[in-house]
Amino acid sequence: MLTRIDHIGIACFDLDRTVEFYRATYGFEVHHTEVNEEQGVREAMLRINGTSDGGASYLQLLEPTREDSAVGKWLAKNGEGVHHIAFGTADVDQDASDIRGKGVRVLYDEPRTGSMGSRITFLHPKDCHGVLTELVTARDEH
Ligand code: CMX
Ligand code: CO
Repeated sequence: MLTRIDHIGIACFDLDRTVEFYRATYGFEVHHTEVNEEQGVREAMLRINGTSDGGASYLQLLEPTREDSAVGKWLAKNGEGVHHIAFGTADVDQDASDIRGKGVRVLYDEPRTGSMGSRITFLHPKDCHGVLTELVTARDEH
C-alpha cells in the first residue's frame, strides 16, 4: 500500500547552487548526499517532514554524473524542473507486482538500490499520464 509521498525528484544542472537556493529561500537543510552510479546521479535529500507511517518526505535534488543517464537526457531535452514523483510503501515488491498486473510497465524486474539504502523501482511515464513515478521502500522498512 502506498502511504506517503516519499520524495519529489528535481533535476538540476548544478547541485551545489540548487541546494543553496533551497537553503536560502526556504531554510531547508541537506539531510543526506550520495552518488548513485547505477542511476547516474549525484543527489541531495532535503527532509521536509516526517509522516504518520514512520517514513518521511523529501525533496531529491538530482545532478547527472553522465550525459547519457536518465536525468542527463531529460535535462538536455527539458532543462531544469520536476523529474519524478516517488510514493513510499512498506513493500515495494508487492506494490510493483500489483501495479504491473494492472498493465502499467514497471521498469525493473527487481527493485534496485536508491537513496539512503532504500529499494526502488519506476513506472513508465507513458503509462502514468506523463509522470515518471517511483516506488520506494525506505531502508528501515525492509
Ligand atoms: N517524465 C515524464 N516523461 C518522461 C520522463 C520524465 N522524467 N523521461 C522521459 N520521458 C518521456 C520523454 O519525453 C519521451 O516522450 P516522447 O516520446 O513523447 O518524446 C519518452 O518518455 C521517452 O523518453 P526518452 O528521452 O527517449 O528516454 P528513455 O526512453 O531512454 O528513458 C525512462 C525514459 C523513463 C525509461 C528513463 O528515464 C528511466 O529509466 N527512468 C528511471 C530511472 C531514473 O529516472 N533515474 C534517475 C532518478 C534516480 C532516483 O530517483 O533515485
Ligand atoms: Co527518486
